[in-house]
Amino acid sequence: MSTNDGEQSDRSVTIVVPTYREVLSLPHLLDRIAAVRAKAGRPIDVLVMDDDSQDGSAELVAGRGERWVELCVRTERRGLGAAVLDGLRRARGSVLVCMDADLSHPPEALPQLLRSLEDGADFVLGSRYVAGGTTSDEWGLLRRLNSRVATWLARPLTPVSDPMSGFFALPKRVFERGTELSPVGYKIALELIVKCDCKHVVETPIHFEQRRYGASKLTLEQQLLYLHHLHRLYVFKYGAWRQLVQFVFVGGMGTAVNLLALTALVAAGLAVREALAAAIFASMCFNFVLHRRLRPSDGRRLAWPQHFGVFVAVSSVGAALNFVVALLVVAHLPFPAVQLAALCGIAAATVVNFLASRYLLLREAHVRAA
Ligand SMILES: Nc1nc2c(ncn2[C@@H]2O[C@H](COP(=O)(O)OP(=O)(O)OP(=O)(O)O)[C@@H](O)[C@H]2O)c(=O)[nH]1
Ligand SMILES: [Mg+2]
Repeated sequence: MSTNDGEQSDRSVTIVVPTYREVLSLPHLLDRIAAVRAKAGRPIDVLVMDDDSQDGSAELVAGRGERWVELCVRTERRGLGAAVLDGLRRARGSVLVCMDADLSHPPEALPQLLRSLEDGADFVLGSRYVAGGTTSDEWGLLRRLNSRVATWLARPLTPVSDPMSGFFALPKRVFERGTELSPVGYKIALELIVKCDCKHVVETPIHFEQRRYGASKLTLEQQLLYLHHLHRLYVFKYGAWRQLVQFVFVGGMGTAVNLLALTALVAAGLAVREALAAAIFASMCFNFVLHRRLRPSDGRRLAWPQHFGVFVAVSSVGAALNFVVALLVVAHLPFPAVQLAALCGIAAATVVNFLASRYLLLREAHVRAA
């Protein structure tokens, strides 16, 4: 079959395509790859990693009878990240490419990605956010914001402008440098850039197309997993600074939730005092979820309501201080933005929590509850 079809030269390319229920997109994708392949002047094969879609994808690929396309049906450890890593490990090409099946990534950009690798890059991303890159206008404001925030959170890990992209290429020898590759996140490009220690990352502009067929598999659960993934990558990259990294990471997330909730509540007409309290409570709830995810061993012997009670009790001193300081700023400074007051409260609580975490008995809990 495809991936070892004939002699694989040094220039051979394997395109890994993770798919789940994409039977309507697959024929278009394979037609477009076939056209690129015909002009490429090098062996290209495709490895479709299908998580047992049972939607006719397997029959479709078999029916087309293209020897350069292999479909691998996965029934265990399903999920996008696991499917991509599995595909990259199986691929026989000396250049590995990953692209979505839903036609969001243009196969026509492939030659440019390959050229960048030949020019010496150790990782190439098809990017929406470099000059010349575009996304279809159908993305709603929320999704755009979501993508931007996710990118911004990854900034300390890599300076590239679109680390969320699922369209990338790298030499197999670079992939093989990766230690502890983990499928926890579905942002595999980010995982590889960090863990394969890619120094020379190049971004090629692409037009990112809205999916035309089938349904999205992007869920809220996956977005929460992204936070977990980010945390693991931060610890991997800045392991020696682990405690500080964790403190800043959890604190930063809590601050973002606090400010978003506050802005929404004030805009909805809630009085400042109530909005400040509710926003603090919202960030406390969010930090609790994060805490349970990041440190599953800590409270797992407790049912979550009891664990939540303990968490709130431990965090309450910081929360109360946060509230009082924010109210004082609102009352005594002339017309401050309420978000500025909230930030002052958060800063005061952070200092106290950090000192408590260093010098008091509640050490561990405070660090993570920041
Ligand atoms: N093998 C496998 N592929 C998946 C899984 N989830 C998604 N995919 C594929 O991964 C690619 C990206 O998934 P999408 O659902 O398009 O996610 P997205 O691109 O973030 O969101 P939309 O394009 O808006 O739908 C597509 O080719 C999907 O078919 C999965 O659990 N297993
Ligand atoms: Mg998609």
